[in-house]
Amino acid sequence: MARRLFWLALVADILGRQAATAQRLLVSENGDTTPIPHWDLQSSSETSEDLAFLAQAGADTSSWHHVPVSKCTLMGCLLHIGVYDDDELWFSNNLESFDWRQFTVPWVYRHEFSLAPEAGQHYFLQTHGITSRGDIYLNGELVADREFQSGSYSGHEYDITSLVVEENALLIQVHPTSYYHDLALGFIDWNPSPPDNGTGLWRPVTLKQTGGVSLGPLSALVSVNPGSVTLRATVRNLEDEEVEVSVRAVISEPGGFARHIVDQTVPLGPGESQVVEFNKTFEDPKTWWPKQWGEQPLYSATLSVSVDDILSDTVQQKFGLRTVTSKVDKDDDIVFSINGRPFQVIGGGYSADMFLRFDPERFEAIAKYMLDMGLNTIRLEGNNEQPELYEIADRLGLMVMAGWECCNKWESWEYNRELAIDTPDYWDERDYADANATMYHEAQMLQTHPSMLAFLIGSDFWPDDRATKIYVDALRHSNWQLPIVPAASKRGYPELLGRSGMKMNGPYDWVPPNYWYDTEPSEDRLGAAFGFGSELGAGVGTPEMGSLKKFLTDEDMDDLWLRPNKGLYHMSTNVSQFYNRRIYNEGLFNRYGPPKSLEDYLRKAQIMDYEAIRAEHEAFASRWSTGRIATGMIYWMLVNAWPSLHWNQFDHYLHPAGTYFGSKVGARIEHVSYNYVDRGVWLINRSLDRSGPRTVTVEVVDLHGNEVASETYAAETVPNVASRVADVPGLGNTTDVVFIRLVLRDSESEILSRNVYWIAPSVDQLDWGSSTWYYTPVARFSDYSSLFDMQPASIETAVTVSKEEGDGSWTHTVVLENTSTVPVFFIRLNAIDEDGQDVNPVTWSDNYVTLWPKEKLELRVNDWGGDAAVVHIDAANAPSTSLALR
Ligand SMILES: *[C@@H]1O[C@H](CO)[C@@H](O)[C@H](O)[C@H]1NC(C)=O
Ligand SMILES: *[C@@H]1O[C@H](CO)[C@@H](O)[C@H](O)[C@H]1NC(C)=O
Ligand SMILES: *[C@@H]1O[C@H](CO)[C@@H](O)[C@H](O)[C@H]1NC(C)=O
Ligand SMILES: *[C@@H]1O[C@H](CO)[C@@H](O)[C@H](O)[C@H]1NC(C)=O
Ligand SMILES: *[C@@H]1O[C@H](CO)[C@@H](O)[C@H](O)[C@H]1NC(C)=O
Ligand SMILES: *[C@@H]1O[C@H](CO)[C@@H](O)[C@H](O)[C@H]1NC(C)=O
Ligand SMILES: CC(=O)N[C@H]1CO[C@H](CO)[C@@H](O)[C@@H]1O
Repeated sequence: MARRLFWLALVADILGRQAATAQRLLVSENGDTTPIPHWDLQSSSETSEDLAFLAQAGADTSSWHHVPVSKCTLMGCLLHIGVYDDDELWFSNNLESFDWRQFTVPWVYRHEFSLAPEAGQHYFLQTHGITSRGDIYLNGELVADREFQSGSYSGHEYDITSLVVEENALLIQVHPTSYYHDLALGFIDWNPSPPDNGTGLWRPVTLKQTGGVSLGPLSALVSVNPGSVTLRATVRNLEDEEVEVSVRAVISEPGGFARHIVDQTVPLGPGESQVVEFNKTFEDPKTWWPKQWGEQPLYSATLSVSVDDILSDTVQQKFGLRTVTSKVDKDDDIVFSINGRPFQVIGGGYSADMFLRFDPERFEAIAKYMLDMGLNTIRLEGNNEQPELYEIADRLGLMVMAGWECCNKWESWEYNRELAIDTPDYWDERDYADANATMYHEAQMLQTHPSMLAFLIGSDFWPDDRATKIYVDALRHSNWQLPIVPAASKRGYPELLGRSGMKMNGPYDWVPPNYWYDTEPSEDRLGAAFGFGSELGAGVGTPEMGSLKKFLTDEDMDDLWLRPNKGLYHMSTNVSQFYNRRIYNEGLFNRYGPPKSLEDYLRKAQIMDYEAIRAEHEAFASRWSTGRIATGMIYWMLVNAWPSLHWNQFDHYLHPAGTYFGSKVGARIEHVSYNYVDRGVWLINRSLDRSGPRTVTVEVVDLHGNEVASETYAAETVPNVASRVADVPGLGNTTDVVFIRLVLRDSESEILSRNVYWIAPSVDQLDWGSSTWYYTPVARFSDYSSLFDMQPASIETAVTVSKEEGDGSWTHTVVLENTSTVPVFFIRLNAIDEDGQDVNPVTWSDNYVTLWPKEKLELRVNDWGGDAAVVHIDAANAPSTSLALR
């Protein structure tokens, strides 16, 4: 009996150990691809210099850092494990005194993993970019050196079949990054550089197992009329004998209702590669659209290769049926079309996190905020991120303009004299080779994503002819079907691609609202609303108090209003024009009056931010179909790498404020707007399908609430265009600021857009002749100071409905009622939790609103996390109040 128990126990032990081993295998089936899940990390100043020795299983790394994630830069890793804390690093100017010299030596990442290699199995180590370069060792052998594995986007696949054993050790030594010498990810003048310059495994390293036949990346070439796809991939025989390969494509239609299976047999000689192709025309194709125009149906495709009925490799991709084309029109402006419809690009410029941490949940919130504001495109200037970004954009219907970044090594061309570096490091053979690997890797990663709008192979400058050819060949060989744009500017272009049709003439700093409506568009009118502005804005994006307190001292906050010209650490870098708020503050002090307190400054800043970005959006939207058309604009910027005082549409803590709500009004799909220069009312229709008769009511009141004018117009709208409806009545004889309220209604009198302006008797007078690349100065400012001498008003507030949504968020309906005969100017509503902290993310139907005398307005707020307890309400001429939500 005892003997039997012994055997049972032994068998159980063996089975248990086998199961445990199987679980620990990094990959175990053909077709498996897995990221190296975690790393040991150490500075080379603390490790043995014998890397080959360290790269053997069993080396002692117990004293190293242990980082439980598959990817992180050096700073990202150290932050993740709590060696540093970003709230602390980013507080005030703490980062300035950080010891960055620890990153002037290489660092070492190391991981041990188990495999069960057998004859006929093949293993590949795949890199997706290592900053700035890496020496890769496996089991004591050098797999690739830093001359080859170089550049932040260079992906390579290394065949490690002959090196793998059961217990393996992988070691990667990463080398310090210089933005001047390496094709890295930088931030130019946007913010201080991270102390490690982004060095390290910012993307994962993956391991793949196959049988004797492997599959290369899967491309999907699509068309919408008819709806069809061609799937393509390279099949490779890894063995030295001939094989009959069975290739199977499985295509699942959106929603999984229909599956199509197609088989092919491909004979391959020893070591031979061949491109396989599958065509499918769909009977009932489901077209993918950007969010504002329709649904985002996604197909999925799986390709598998088998030999003798044994699966050898498999690849999978989602794709969507949509086309993008572009042309440079007679005015030298690029116009994009999606599925054959001219598409006005309304977007924002992205920045990665300072430490290149990518959180899909955070990016999804950013993308949802963009769509909530009515934006349709995100521009990635060199910060091309992780594959999940594109998956989220596909799912939500946000277009993506990816591309390479300005300046630094990327644009180190002899004809780029503006390059502000001491020793220009022009490209050599190795740089061209890196550029090739870089472009191949990104093109293959991006090819299938329906959210892709274009790839910009240059930003401020176009690449030289040799680099252009490398980029274009890599894109074309990767089955790229979308526009390739040579630069985001008009400074020059490579012969191979011709003109870019994108302008980059600023502004980047504050300009008044009428700037965008300048009536004589021409090259010397700089950024005004015509053509395609690849990066432009009035430099706004001031965080509110709840956010400022998280990263500034009281003294830092006082600098904002007491020292209006001071250089500030949380603006752009200290060598940049945008290091201080001088131009912005000059506008604020002159137009709205010198601030009396920090609170007063912040209110005025939000008013300035709101009107500045609203005007930019409305000018571009209303110029979409007449004259020198406005074909697109990318607001500079969308988000920042860290808590910043400018250049965003919401702050680092995802708190929406003036820029957010100014965008949200200005970028409405159906909208009515005021043109500051022609003093007319414009009707905007950015939809493809909303139709029917419309009316526009235009009312003007003075600061006391007395009616100046009131008219209603029947509006004829024309598809996908903007048109002028009427002059705003009553503006001819005004002597002080007035309010204009524009309301657009459909035939059922439902309000489609409500939009309130404050307008001084004269517009700000621009001094166009003194323009620089970053702004146009104002010769005479408008006077809005009387807005702060209005009679006090009172508002009644109530919450009428509170409802928990299925996703855990809460929606509350807040009613504001003006009980006075004067308007209530600029009411800011802020949802806070029980501790008085701002709740973010949060979506408001509208906010930062101005109420007409006796007007009652219903607003909806959706609090994503369900933590909002109170809404705090503040207005320029009414007492602050708080409203309990539940
Ligand atoms: C970061 O890059 C800059 C130049 O772009 C260089 O001066 C600096 O030394 C680099 N820092 C590190 C830690 O390598
Ligand atoms: C698929 O379609 C393309 C374009 O219509 C054609 O050139 C190609 O020969 C087709 N391939 C197959 C395998 O039918
Ligand atoms: C670029 O890389 C591809 C793929 O590795 C290679 O086939 C091609 O020869 C390279 N081109 C240049 C110009 O280096
Ligand atoms: C600008 O910032 C750099 C990097 O933090 C610092 O070394 C330098 O001293 C600063 N220069 C000025 C003028 O503040
Ligand atoms: C807006 O434009 C679309 C086509 O682009 C058209 O179908 C629709 O009727 C227009 N809506 C209005 C209200 O004019
Ligand atoms: C200005 O006021 C005068 C006198 O009331 C009136 O005749 C004229 O139409 C007004 N002008 C405008 C543009 O409203
Ligand atoms: C108290 C008061 O005057 N309320 C008025 C506010 O405005 C609405 C809409 O115009 C009126 O219906 C209320 O009587």
